[in-house]
Amino acid sequence: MRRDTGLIIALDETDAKRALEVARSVSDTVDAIKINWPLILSAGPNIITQMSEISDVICDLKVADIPNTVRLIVKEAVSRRASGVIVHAFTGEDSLREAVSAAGTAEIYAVTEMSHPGGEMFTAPHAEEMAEMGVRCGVAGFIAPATRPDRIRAVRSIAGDLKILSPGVGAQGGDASSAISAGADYVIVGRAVYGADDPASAARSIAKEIRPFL
Ligand code: NUP
Repeated sequence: MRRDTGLIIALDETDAKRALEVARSVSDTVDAIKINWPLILSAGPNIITQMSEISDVICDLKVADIPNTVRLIVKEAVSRRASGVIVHAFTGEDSLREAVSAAGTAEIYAVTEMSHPGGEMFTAPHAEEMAEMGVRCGVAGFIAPATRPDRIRAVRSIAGDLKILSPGVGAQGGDASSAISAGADYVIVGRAVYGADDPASAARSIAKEIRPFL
């Protein structure tokens, strides 16, 4: 995944036509398009391939399963040209290793700590351990919360040169420049971009805001 702007759009639109329009309109400004279950379920899995013709695609499937099922899911996503897949780390080392192996040259990003308030209950207390495990398993990077920049710092101190992608900017209250300053390589932004009257202009304005901190 390139790092020109440090911005990844979370395209949680459920109308495929509109999602493709937004994707095309922001493609120059974002480094990747992240798609999640709402769009994949409404449009069907071939939306992964369609989006891959516009930009790098990260499938935010938050895979959380036994190793065999993890491998099957990751392979399905990668065969449809996902460049990256987001998986949960809490499932443990065997599942995470299987994800990395199934991904081949695609990238696995492991969730360390979720960005919403509930993320403080069970993920935050184990985020550092999950990051250490992710390093051992060879993941490409981590998902860490833009809503808690100090927690991005904690994950960065373990992640070394691995990538950190931070959701939670805008609608969830996080701030893009604070997340990048705390050590994120990319911010993931959904509603504040695709829900704007002019998504392309909203994306450009976030990219401009974070440029000095990249
Ligand atoms: O901890 C996480 N928080 C989070 O918001 C991990 C995620 N993958 N996400 C996803 O990022 C979430 O599912 C959504 O697709 C996107 C954030 O969207 P928004 O709050 O910017 O609209």
